[in-house]
Amino acid sequence: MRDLAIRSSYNPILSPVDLQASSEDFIVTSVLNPGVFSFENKIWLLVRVCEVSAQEKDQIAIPVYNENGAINILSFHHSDPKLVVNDVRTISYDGEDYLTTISHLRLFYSEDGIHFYEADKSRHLFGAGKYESFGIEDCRVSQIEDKYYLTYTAVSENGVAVALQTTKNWKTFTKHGLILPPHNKDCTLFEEKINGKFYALHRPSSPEIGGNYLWLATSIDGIHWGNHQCIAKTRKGKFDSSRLGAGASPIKTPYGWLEIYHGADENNRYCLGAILLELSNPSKVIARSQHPIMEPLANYEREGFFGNVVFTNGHIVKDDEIIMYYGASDEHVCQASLSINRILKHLNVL
Ligand code: MAN
Repeated sequence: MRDLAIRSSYNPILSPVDLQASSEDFIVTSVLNPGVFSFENKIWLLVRVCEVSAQEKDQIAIPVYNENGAINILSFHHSDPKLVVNDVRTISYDGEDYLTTISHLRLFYSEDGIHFYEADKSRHLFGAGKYESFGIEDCRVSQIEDKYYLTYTAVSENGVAVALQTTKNWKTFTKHGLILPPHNKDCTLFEEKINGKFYALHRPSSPEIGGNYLWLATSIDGIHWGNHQCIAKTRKGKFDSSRLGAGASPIKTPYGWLEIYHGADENNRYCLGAILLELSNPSKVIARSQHPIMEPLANYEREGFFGNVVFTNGHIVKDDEIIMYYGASDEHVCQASLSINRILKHLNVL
């Protein structure tokens, strides 16, 4: 493979066939984009599980939660002129947008980082309330002191937004609601305070003027965010020409905060790049990848539910090694190893 990632020979490490659907009426289509953390001497993944309801002939069935938390199935006929199928992930009907799948989050744990076992069903996290009726996705897990911050995408007819839950024991969770309103996603916290403040990366979208850029924000309490600054934009002709968004929490190196981010081009090809931010003032960009550090090259990254995608929002760092978990083709969870020094060399910092 001609990128900086050393893929595990066990890939994919989790696939839809490894999971049971959350109810008899559902089929698991994808397991992807895990948040990653260490807890009680184990490696944990908080994976996104996408499900569809059984499809009738010539119909497209869309599962959504109603206000009581039960699933409603919306059904549209394929020949209905009001139906527009955008791609395998989204449709619109009569001007309203929907997701084709509904996602929840599940915990898996491992001793060796390769073989994962599913935690008890009672610990699944499902969307709840009017801002999560289309499901919850792509959770970043950031540990600050003894608290874990779960920042994830909350999707509903009101838009795509960032919600926060916190926990110390992974059994009880405090919900903080939406911390960034629509349209926003890809939010991750720095795992230590800088000059007494919490910092986060996030990705608002401004469709008319502006675009899908990487932003930085600060907070006094980790819940209320302000001082928003745009720190990196899309670049014409490069792998991140259409959108970019943060991955997991930035990694502290002597040279700056190293962030592995995803960038997509006009063909929806998702690669990973790196950006280095100044330690005491992360709004200053020191260096940024000219070429991807990882591209969809393996078969399982090129073909699947939504092919040509490598997408990460979780890793464990051990000395120079980043043990990265990532979604491949929006269908499987995979693992790869990256060297911090090699990434810094690629950024011309070393
Ligand atoms: C968006 C999100 C991700 C997904 C990519 C690629 O960024 O929905 O969850 O992995 O698109 O489809």
